[in-house]
Amino acid sequence: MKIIHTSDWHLGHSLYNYDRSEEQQAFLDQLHDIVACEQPDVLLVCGDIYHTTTPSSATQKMYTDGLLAIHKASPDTRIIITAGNHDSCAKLEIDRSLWQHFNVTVIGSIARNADRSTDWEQHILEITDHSGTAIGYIGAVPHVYPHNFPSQNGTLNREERQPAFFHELSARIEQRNKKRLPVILTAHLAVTGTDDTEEEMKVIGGMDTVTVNELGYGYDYLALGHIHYPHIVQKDYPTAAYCGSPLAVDFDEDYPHTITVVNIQQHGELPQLKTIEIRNPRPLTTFPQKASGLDEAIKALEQWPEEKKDYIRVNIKAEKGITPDIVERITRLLQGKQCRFCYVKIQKEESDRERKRNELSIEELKQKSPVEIAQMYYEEKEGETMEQELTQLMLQAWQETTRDQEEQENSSEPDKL
Ligand SMILES: [Mn+2]
Repeated sequence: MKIIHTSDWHLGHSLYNYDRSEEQQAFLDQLHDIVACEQPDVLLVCGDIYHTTTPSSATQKMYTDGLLAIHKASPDTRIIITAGNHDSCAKLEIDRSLWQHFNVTVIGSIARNADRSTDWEQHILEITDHSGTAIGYIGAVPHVYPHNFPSQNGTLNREERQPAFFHELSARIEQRNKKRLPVILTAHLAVTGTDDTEEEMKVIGGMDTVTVNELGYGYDYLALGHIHYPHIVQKDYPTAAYCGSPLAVDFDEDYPHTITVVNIQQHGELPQLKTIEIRNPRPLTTFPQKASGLDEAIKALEQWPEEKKDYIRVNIKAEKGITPDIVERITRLLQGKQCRFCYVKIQKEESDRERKRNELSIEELKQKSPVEIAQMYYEEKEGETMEQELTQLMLQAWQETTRDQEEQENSSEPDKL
């Protein structure tokens, strides 16, 4: 079974008020050509189709036209769209029944039967070839906040719900898969391997994560969305990987943006992965790459080729003589050129306090209370200790939110989706 794995399109995203539809269209065109050439059995889009829950009509039209064109380029390819945390799950599902006529399955949220039990049939997708013979299974799971997974009539606490869902999904696929066909699961969340690598720690930062073994079993490939940096979470069998976003969403996403072609010869065999880089007609460029003095940066910017269309973040060292009119000066300087100036990043020398904070490991940071972290942040920003009164207020706010959370957990309301 051959799959194309993509996620985090963020259609409708704009950068410093610049419209990015040209780039988003360029990506959809490239995806069209890749699908036309590869003719995969499945195209998986693992969440964050749109950047906001209220995409403009132009953005929605780009999505509809783009998806339809991809379908026409390879009508036998089953397209599976799952919602991410940026999408409105309800809106994504509005034209779900219409899309079914074009071999497109849209999954916005956990499907429920009339009695609120999970409608597993909607999440276990049997993939067939053009003659109708089954060739594999996809366990398709959209983004759901962990505590919003089914609580099974209140018998599962908040922490148990997500792993229980993936476990049962896996069990049901295993039961169904008598011919031992390839199995793929999807998810949109931050996942780490069983041992955290340095690379992983860098990309997940302070995100809430789960380890890969909480997300079911018995699959050959776990197709992940959410983290924009393409990377393999688990190399050995079964493989779990992020395909990454096709376009950078901000200047710090300074790495190749890709989609992944996955080939699974047989259930139980290591899948073969091939990544294809997406070309952005307007790259996000930090210039100069290494922070320089203001005069130096201005001189270099004057040489910027007129037809080069990059977004530019100007990168300078903090020094005396930087006045508030710097933005205006740069805007004037770049007038008439096709590049898009976004902002000036002023690199400060790292202070002792910052150095102290940066030396803390994630584990050490986890040991600190929210109020302690607020105090560290305040000290770093304001250069002085947080006042007693503000500390008290923070403490109070924190206690109130914790109490609210506990009350919510103890209430017997049905799961909100
Ligand atoms: Mn995303």
